[in-house]
Amino acid sequence: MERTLVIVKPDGFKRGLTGEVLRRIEAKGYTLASLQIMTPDRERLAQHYAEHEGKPFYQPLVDFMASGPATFAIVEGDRVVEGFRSLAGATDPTAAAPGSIRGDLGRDWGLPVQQNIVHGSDSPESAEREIGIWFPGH
Ligand code: RTP
Ligand code: MG
Repeated sequence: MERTLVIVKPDGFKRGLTGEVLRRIEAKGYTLASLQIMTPDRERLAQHYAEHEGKPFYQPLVDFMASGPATFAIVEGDRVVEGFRSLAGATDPTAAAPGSIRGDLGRDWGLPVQQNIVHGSDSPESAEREIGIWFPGH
């Protein structure tokens, strides 16, 4: 069964949107396989976001992600990587389609694009790599 890593980022967690995000995942028919709430450490964030190292948004992104608790989920289902990215919507909440998590719930009053509520792995290979970082042994 395909898996993906979903993170309800610190902005979504602080706004109390974890339940709403998990509700949408379950309503779509995917399965929650593992859940944990924690403030992500910088060492693992550096591994997680290695592909973005050197980009102008890298440091603000890591700082934001390390700023408070987030919810980490392993989600399972057929084509769940593609399916969750569709549920999440475009990276920029202002541009994300209504009906998507970022399109419906993303704020656009001057917040940096880092604060876009959720993360979803971008390929099955990325998902397995990211699950290895945050859920060792899973
Ligand atoms: P994610 O990885 O969080 O699911 O989002 P994504 O694939 O849509 O976006 P990606 O390109 O992988 O970027 C990862 C996260 O970095 C922040 N970002 N900021 N121009 C910017 O300031 C910028 N671009 C990306 C966002 O938090 C994005 O989700
Ligand atoms: Mg990405």
